[in-house]
Amino acid sequence: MAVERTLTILKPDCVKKNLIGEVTQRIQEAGFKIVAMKMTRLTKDTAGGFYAVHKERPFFGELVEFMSSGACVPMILEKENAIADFRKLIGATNPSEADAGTIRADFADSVGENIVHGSDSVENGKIEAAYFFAESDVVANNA
Ligand code: FUP
Repeated sequence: MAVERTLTILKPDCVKKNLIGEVTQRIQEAGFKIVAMKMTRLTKDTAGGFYAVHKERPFFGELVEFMSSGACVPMILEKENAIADFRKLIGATNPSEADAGTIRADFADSVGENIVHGSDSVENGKIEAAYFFAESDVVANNA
């Protein structure tokens, strides 16, 4: 299986609930290597740009409001089959539909505030990673 990269964001609800450590631990225990990581705060413009694909959707305004409501922690993760495996680890977008034991099932309150983002394809993962990180920010993590 090919080594892939996925872009995750520990969203503002994750940060506000003091879950950065717990969620990061689950990610690492599932075998993902963190190869880039930072804390930042999106503006309405940068949040809207990240989710531009959803701009005609009825929830777009709330999504932008939420994603710019506080600090978040984007990371680039590396693993074999990272895209699919990460989405399995986090569970369905709507936590009420997420499998038991997934990050969203265990920590998320609603479809809008669902703790964590995960790229849906290798190609989108590259685009999303470039939204937050320069290639020079990515380190070889051999831990
Ligand atoms: P995901 O790939 O699981 O992050 O889900 P989507 O790309 O479909 O949605 C991106 C974000 O839009 C979700 F994380 C939360 C928000 N959203 C809603 O608020 N309501 C919806 O019905 C669908 C998505």
